[in-house]
Amino acid sequence: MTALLIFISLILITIIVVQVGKVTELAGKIRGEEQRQEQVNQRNAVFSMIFMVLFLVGCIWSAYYYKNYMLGYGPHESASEHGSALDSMFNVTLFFTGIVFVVTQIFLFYYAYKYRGKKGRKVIYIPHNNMVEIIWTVIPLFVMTYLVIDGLEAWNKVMADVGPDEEHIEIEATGYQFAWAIRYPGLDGRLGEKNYKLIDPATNPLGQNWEDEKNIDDFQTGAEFVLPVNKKVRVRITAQDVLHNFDLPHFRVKMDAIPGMPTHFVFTPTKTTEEYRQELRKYPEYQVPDPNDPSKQLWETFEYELACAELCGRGHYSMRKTLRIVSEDDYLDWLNKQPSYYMTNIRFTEKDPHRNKLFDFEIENRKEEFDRAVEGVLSMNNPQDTTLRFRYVNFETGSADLTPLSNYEIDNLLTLMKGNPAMTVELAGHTDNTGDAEQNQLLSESRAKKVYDYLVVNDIDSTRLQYNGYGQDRPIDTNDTDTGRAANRRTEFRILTK
Ligand SMILES: [Cu+2]
Repeated sequence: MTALLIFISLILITIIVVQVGKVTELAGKIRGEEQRQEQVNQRNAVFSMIFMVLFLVGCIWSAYYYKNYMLGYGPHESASEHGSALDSMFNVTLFFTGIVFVVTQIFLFYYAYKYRGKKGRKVIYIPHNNMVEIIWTVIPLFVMTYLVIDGLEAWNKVMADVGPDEEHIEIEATGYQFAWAIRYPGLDGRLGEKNYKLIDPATNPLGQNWEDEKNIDDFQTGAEFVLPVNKKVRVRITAQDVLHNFDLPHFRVKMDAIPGMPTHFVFTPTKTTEEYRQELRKYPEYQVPDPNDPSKQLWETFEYELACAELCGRGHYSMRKTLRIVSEDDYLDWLNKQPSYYMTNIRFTEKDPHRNKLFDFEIENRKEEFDRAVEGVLSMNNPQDTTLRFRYVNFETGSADLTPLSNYEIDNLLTLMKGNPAMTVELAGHTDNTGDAEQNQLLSESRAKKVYDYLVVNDIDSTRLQYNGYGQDRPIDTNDTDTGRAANRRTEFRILTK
């Protein structure tokens, strides 16, 4: 409907303009061409002055009205250390170009008015004027030199990399169609190596090299990532398919993500998300209900956001992620809760090159777990049952061969017995009810003996040890399910004397 009305209005205006033209033409024929021309000139000159005033007032009013949308003013203050340098550069440039804009517009319209066509007025011919040339060359020269030098200085500051020993947090952003993968270095603070040849969308989306132990604690974030306030952050930026652009508008961070050509950006957040919300709270345009959650005001639901600033394809818009800036303590809390990608997805699978060994921290964790369990039993007065299960001692299927990682836990028992020279222990093997009962008894006995042999070889006197196979006679769970049977297949030790 609106479109139709606009269309009809345009047609009517065209008709009016054509008719006015025709009338003027006829009047001209009656009054004489020259006089008519002078009248037209006069009218146009006055109109152009009116237009100039309206136009300039409109420009200045709109600049004032929209001032809160400008970078560096009102709710759009930067939240990073370098951001204010960029904002002030934009504003200084706007200041100079603004002056030039207003002055040239005034001259443009005023001279069109002043030198309008008049009977008897002749054009002045000025071929050359040194003074004018000097003025309009020297002024822009100084202004441009200032802007360029100031800009260069800001550029060098903004693009500076971290120093060799400078404390910083390094994370990695990989753009792909259509999301950002944000990788953190984990507690060691160092990102692990990666290689595009190792990329496997299902098990290794970034191509991390699991041989490199720096990768063991690296993790990737979900829809939100977190950084501490007032800490220098270096972001490694890459892309896996097409051009993307890593854009954190509130921090004035913006850098292309180019496949095969790593880029980076260093910045220091200076305001936490909560602090930024409190700043927005002062502005009326943020004191309105959030359309997505009317129970809250707009400033309350504000989040810093990571976007892709390169039109990279159909799902471009969905590359949004939230960045939360928090205090350093909250950051460390969050960091400690993030599960490592390797430990949750790769550890002890086919893809794990370290599957036949334990890392130091795992050995330590398991030892602590073992010691706690032993401590629990020994600290009881007159314990009914001093039987403890080996949680990590396993055998190859149907045989009495220990799996490669079983020794670590037997070593824990070894250490315990060496520390308590009077301690005697019974080793017991158990199976599930699959297969022949007699065979099961033999198998469980030879498994218990395997552990016995290991301890004896490692200098535990055989008089302190017994071993027994109980076959399928002492199940601790049902034999009807897989998990139940797995629980029944076990090796235990019972502390006979402390
Ligand atoms: Cu993109």
